[in-house]
Amino acid sequence: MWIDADRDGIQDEGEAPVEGVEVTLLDSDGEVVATTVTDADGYYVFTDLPISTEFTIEFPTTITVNGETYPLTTAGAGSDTGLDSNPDQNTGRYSFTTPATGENSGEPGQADMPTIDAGYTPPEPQMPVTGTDGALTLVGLAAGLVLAGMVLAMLRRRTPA
Ligand SMILES: [Ca+2]
Ligand SMILES: [Ca+2]
Repeated sequence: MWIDADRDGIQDEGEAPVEGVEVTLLDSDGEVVATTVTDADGYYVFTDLPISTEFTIEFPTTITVNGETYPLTTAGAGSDTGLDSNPDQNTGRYSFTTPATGENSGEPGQADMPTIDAGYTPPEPQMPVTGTDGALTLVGLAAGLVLAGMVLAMLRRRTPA
């Protein structure tokens, strides 16, 4: 699990792992099978799963970092499944079927399905007022002045000489 600082949906060099986030494993009936929490390296693992069985992993749809809400990043970005984020941004869920064979190792780097991961993006920065925004505001203001001028002109015409 990691912070997708540049919001490209890909785990890039230098993007920080996320520790202490709960990950839930559900069976095909939606029942909770197990929960775990990511470690300091953003790593989590579920072991002793039956082979060739459908499961769903549920990640939080948002996490809180320094008091700010970080939503899930785009799923399935790029071409490397080892570097993309898997869960649906709206549900936090990703379904898969366990392989027919495996090592059942809980060691980092030795998992049978090592590519199911989740990235979270920092909130969009508050954009400063740009030239475009300023121009739009000026146009709006100018239109308002024209309208005010028309109203004044009408009032003048109605004023008796
Ligand atoms: Ca990234
Ligand atoms: Ca992935």
